Amino acid sequence: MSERKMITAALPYANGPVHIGHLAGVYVPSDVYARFQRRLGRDVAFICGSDEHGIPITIRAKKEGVTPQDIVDKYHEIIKKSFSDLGISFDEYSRTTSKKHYENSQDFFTTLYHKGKFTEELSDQYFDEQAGEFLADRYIVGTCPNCGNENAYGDQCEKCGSTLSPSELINPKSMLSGNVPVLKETKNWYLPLNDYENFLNEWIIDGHKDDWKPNVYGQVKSWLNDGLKPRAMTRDLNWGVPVPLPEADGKVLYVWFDAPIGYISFTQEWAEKNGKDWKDYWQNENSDLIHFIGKDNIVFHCIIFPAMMKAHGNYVMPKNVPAFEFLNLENDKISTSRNWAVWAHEYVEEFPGQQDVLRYALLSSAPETKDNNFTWKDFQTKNNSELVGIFGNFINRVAVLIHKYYNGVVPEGDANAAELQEIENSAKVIETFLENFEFRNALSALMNLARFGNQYLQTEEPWKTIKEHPEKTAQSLFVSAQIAVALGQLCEPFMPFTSEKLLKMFNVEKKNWNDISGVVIESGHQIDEATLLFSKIEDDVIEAQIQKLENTKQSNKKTNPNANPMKEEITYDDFSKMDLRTATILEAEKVEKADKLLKFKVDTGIDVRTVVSGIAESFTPEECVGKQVMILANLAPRKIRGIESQGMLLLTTKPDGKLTFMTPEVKVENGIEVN
Ligand code: B3M
Ligand code: ZN
Repeated sequence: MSERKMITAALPYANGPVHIGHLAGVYVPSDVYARFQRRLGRDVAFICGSDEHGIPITIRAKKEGVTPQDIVDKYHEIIKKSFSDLGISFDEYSRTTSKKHYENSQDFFTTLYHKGKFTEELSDQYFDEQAGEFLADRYIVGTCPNCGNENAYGDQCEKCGSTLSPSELINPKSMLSGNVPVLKETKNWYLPLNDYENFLNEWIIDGHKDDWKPNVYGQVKSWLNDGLKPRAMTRDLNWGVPVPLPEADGKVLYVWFDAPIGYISFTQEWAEKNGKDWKDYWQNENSDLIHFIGKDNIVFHCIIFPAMMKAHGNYVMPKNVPAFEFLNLENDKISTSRNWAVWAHEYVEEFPGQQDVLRYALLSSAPETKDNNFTWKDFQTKNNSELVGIFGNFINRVAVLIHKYYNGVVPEGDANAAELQEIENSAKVIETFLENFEFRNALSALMNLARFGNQYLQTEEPWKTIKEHPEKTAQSLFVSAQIAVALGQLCEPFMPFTSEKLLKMFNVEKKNWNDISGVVIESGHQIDEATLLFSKIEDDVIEAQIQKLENTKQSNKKTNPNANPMKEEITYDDFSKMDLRTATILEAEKVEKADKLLKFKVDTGIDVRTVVSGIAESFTPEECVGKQVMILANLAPRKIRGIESQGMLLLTTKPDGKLTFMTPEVKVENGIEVN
C-alpha cells in the first residue's frame, strides 16, 4: 500500500451533461475514495477532465448545426460546474482539447512510433467523394442484414442491437452527403495488442486474481482468452488530435488512444500549477494508480492503455481498476439520447442544498457488483427515514440537549466510557471497506454508528435523568457529543457538505482519519447553535419528478419530437359540447393599429358573423377571401380591440412557423358539422 495515490475518474464525453448513472458509477465513488485517502494523510492526485474527441461529439455538432468545438465548449462548462456543485473534489478537471494534452498525446505517439511499436497497415475504408472525407462507422447508414432496419449504422443496428461493420450494411449511404460511399485504401498505425498478451496475463490474470473485482477480472480474462488483435491507433477523421507524422495528413489519434493519455496530461497541468513532479505519480513504483470507470471502459483501462504504457516503457501499471456496473432509472436503462436520466445540473437546481442527499442515495444503491436501480420513491425514503430520521435526528437531539442543559458547553464525562470504543471501531471498519472499494458497506457502517448513537440516547434518556441523576445526564451527553462529532468526521468522504455543517455546529476542525477515536471533542468545548442537517422531502416534490419522467416517456413515444405532450383526457360528452362546422370567409380586412389581427365576415351556414383572428403575420386579407375553413361556432363571443368576435377559426402551424387553415379536403356546404 503506497502513501501516494494517483486516482483517475473516467473522462466524461463532452457531448451532453452528466447524469446520475455517471455519478453513481464513477464520480461519487472516486470522490469518496480520494477524500478518504486525503484524510489518511496520503499524497493524492485526483484527476479528470472532459473527453472532447470522438464521434458522439461530431454527431451532436452536426445535429445542432454547430462545430464540435462549440459542443465541447458548452458541455465542458456544464459538466465541470456539476462536479463542483456536487462536491466532486478533483485536484484538476481539464479537457482533451487543451494545448498541453495535444502536445503530450502527440509526444506519447511519437515515442511509440520511434520505438517501432506500431505496425503500419493499409485497409479499405468508406470514403464520401462529395464531402471529400473518410466516414467513421457511425456516419454510414444502410439496411441491417439481420433485421432489415433501413436506418442501421455502420457500427450498430439500434433496432435489433447487433454490432455491425460498414461492409455488412446493405445499400450503405453516407450521412454527410447521402451518396453511396466508395471504398478507398488508407494507411493507419496499429498497436499489436497481441504482443502484450503474455505481459497482461502475468500482470493481471496471475497477479490480480485476488484483489481485482470479479466483474473486472472476468472481463479481462475473457478478452485474453479470445486472443487480442492489432488495433488502429489512428483514424481518418478531421476532429481529434492530429497524428504527428508528415504522411498522416487528415488523420487523428484514435479517441481511445488520446483520452487515457489525458489523465497524464492533466496531472502534468496540475503538477505545474502546484510545484509537483508529475512523474512521481505516473512513473514511480511508489505510486498506486487507481482508475475509476464504468464497466464499458474495462478493456480500455485494463488492456489497451496498459499496453500503451508498457510500450512506452516508463509508466506504472494500475494497482486497481474498480469498475462499477450500470445504474438504471425507474427500472429502465438511463439514456442520453432518450433523455431518460436525472441530470446532475437539473438536480442541483431543483434540490438546492441537498447535494449530499443525492450522494447518499447513489452510494447506498451503488451498482458495485451488479446493475442497480434508482427510483425517486427510494430517494425520498433514504432521505426521510435515514438521513432525517436517523443521522440528522441524532445530531440535532445532541446539540439541542447540550444547549438546553449546559448552554452549549460539552459537559464533563468519563473518557474511558466503553461506548467510545464504537467510534474507533467504526473508523476502522469504514477504512477497511473503503480500501476494498466497498462503498455501500462503508456507508452502512457509518449509519450504524448513527443508529448506535440514537439507541444510546434512547437508553440513557438524559431528558429524564436530568432531574434525579444530573451526573448521568452529563455522562450521556458527553458520550453522545463524541459520537456526533465522530459522525461529522467520518461522513466527510461520503457527505462533505453535511460534514462541514456538522463540524461547524460543534465548532471543531476536520481531523486525520487515524485520530478519530476516543475523545474527539473536549469537555468544556462551546458548540454553536443546533441547525437541522436534513429536511423532509414531501410527496409532491417526488411526484413532480416522477411526472417529469412520465412526460419524457410520453414525448419519447412521440413520432414527432416537436409535438407538445397530449392535454388532459376528456370525455365524449366534453367533446360533443363543441360546435365545430364548415364556413366560408366572405370578407377580410386588417384591424387598425393591430399588426397581428385580421377581421373576417364569415358565412357559417347558420348565420353571417364577424370573427377576429391573430393571423395577419401569416396571411394577407386578400388571401383569405373565399377560403372554406372550419370554425368553433359556439365559443362565447369576446371583444378583441373593441370588435366583438363570435367564434374561432381553426388553424395549425407549418414547419416554417407560418399558420395554415384547417379546411375540408373537398368543397362542402357551409354549416356542415365537423365530428
Ligand atoms: N469518454 C467515457 C465513456 O466511455 C469515456 C471515458 C474515457 S476515460 C479515458 O462513457
Ligand atoms: Zn438490425
